Amino acid sequence: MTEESFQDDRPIATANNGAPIASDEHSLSVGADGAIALHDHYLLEKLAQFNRERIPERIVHAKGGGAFGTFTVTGDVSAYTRAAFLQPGQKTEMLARFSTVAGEQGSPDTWRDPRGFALKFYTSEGNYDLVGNNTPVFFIRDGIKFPDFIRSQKRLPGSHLRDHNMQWDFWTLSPESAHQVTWLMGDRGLPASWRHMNGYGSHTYQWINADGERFWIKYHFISQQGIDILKQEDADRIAGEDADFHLRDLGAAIDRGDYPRWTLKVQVMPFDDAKQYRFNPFDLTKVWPHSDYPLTEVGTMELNRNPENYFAQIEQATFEPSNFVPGIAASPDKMLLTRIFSYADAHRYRVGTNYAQLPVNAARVPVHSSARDGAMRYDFQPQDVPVYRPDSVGGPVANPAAAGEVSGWESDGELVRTAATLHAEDDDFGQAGSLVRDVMDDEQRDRLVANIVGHVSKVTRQDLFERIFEYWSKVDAELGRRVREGVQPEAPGAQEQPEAVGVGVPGA
Ligand code: HDE
Repeated sequence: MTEESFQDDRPIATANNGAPIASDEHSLSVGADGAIALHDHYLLEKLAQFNRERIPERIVHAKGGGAFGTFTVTGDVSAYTRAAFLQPGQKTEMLARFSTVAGEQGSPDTWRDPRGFALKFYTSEGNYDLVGNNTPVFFIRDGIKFPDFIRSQKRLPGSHLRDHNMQWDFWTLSPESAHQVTWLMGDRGLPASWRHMNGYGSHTYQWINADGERFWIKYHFISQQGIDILKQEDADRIAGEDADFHLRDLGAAIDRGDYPRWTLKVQVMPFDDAKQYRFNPFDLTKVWPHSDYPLTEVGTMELNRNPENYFAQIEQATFEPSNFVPGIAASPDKMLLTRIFSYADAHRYRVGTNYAQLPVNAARVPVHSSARDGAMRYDFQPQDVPVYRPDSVGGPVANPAAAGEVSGWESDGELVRTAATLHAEDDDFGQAGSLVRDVMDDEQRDRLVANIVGHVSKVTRQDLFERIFEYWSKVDAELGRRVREGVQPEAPGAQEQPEAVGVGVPGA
């Protein structure tokens, strides 16, 4: 069929400048068989644009998907926060993006990994981003180790292959990773879908109420679909059949009107409890047992609208822990403080300096920031708004009361490079052991053992095995024995029963 036969009432194809084009099938050439004319600018435009269709993928969380939705407040937490979108009865438009961590953009959704759980709330006081995971803890406590940690999970510099030796070398030399690795090797490392997993803010955040009183809080997004997991063998099979298994599931659920929902609950710690609490409440490798600080209902998150364009609305979506709104603020969690730098820096590099102007990232309220110009700027202040501050011609002014910046905390002392203060029950393995002994059931423990043994069986460095067995024995003696038995059944000690396990911390 020739192009001519399409000449009906269809829209006329154009070049980027809007001018009609003559053909999308034939380059301009000297005679039918001659050289192609350099001035065939439409041909050049198509090829040059094609070469520039990709932007750098996220250095972590590259593979993901998401949807738009609504957050509806169903509880009353006004005693703890003045944040407008968290007041009783409030409804706020939002965006969520779920992701794996280590895999590149085309990698399978069903690889064992934590899942990103990134949320953007388009509130009446500006955009609030909560960038969490599907696990309440993390591998490390200090962000200076983050590039090293991620590189140990990705690819060898020479072969470009992923390598279990690197992973276990890093983990066993970083004992603070034990709690998160236990979560990772357990059922939560393989959610059946993004709809069947919880989300956590992970960090401790600060809420400030209308009277300026401060509280420490932790976010829990509890799936109303329930928790469902994949067994390793099923995840491996699906990885080969459909790399986009979770992406497809979310889009199809929303298309059929089966809107996934999560209930947001928070744990609230009075500001002054932090100093004496039995765990360092700002240590990202720890949870606050619910028996210490129970959950309070806040609201419901519902995802009910698929993106119209993946690149424009998901690939270019930017989430940053620094996007606070009045009534919500940081805490002395070193990991959170480090992330507050890193994400906007990543966005300026990956998407461009004016990324916050893109519709998916733009605030839904007037923006009177001091930002000017920069590549691709198309939104600008009226001419009568001065480009400097302070000014005497009616330009925007800072407003501490509106900003609600009473979100500090006391700290003093010499500049040091050291671990955070240990509290009475702080250690690297206690809560991991409690997760295994007090939270998991027998079947979950059996799967944990099988998953660890399967993962460790790809380790080839003999010197690592003892460190790995010791790592798991510190989590739980019986678990350590079963891992040793699974990996090296003939090894001495693999068959012996360990002495009674230590008293763990009541489960999270
Ligand atoms: Fe991230 N993280 N992260 N991370 N992270 C990024 O920002 C970083 C951490 C998380 O769907 C990057 O835009 C540092 C914890 C999610 O777009 C980057 C540290 C948690 C996403 C970055 C951490 C997360 C990211 C890469 C240690 C859970 C995807 C691309 C201090 C509480 C968000 C980007 C999306 C993305 C930095 C650790 C979750 C490089 C420095 C802890 C869900 O900026």
